[in-house]
Amino acid sequence: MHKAYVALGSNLSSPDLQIGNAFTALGKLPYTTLVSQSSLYETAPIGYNNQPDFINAVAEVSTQLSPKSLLTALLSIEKDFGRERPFANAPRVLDLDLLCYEEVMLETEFLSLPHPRMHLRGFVLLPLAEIAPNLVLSGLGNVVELAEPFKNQGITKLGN
Ligand code: PH2
Ligand code: MG
Ligand code: MG
Repeated sequence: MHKAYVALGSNLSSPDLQIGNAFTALGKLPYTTLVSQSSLYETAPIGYNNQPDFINAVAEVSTQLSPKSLLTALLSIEKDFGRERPFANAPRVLDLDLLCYEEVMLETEFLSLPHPRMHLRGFVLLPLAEIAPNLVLSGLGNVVELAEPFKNQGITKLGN
């Protein structure tokens, strides 16, 4: 079994319900177990501002799927939830991003690991630091330290 972390985000159609249902869908993936889920975080949009606030969270999964198969499965869940992609950073019912998979480093057109922007995103780092405080991103440092500058920056921790 391989340990992987997945970022969840939604800002359309009752985002808190979408994220709750997405955790359930992750737990139902073949050859995969949902190991832990962070609290939900309400976060201001980054990148394209004129859209509703997001609910973000992070999940740890244990899987026998390859990184590529896991990402394909995540994209298929997004589709089941009605994800549309009208333009970059558009509002969405569900976004599932594969953050890291064991210590794997790779860069292809389809998938880069670790996720190339995860260390720049408070909406990823704060929930990740909650469930994996000892995780170290190779070359970048410990997630708790990386998350520190993003505290008090439009990110509010809600209940689970
Ligand atoms: N996702 C993006 C771009 N901006 N901002 C927030 N707050 N949360 C997100 O999940 C998010 C974003 C691209 O996927
Ligand atoms: Mg994303
Ligand atoms: Mg995505």
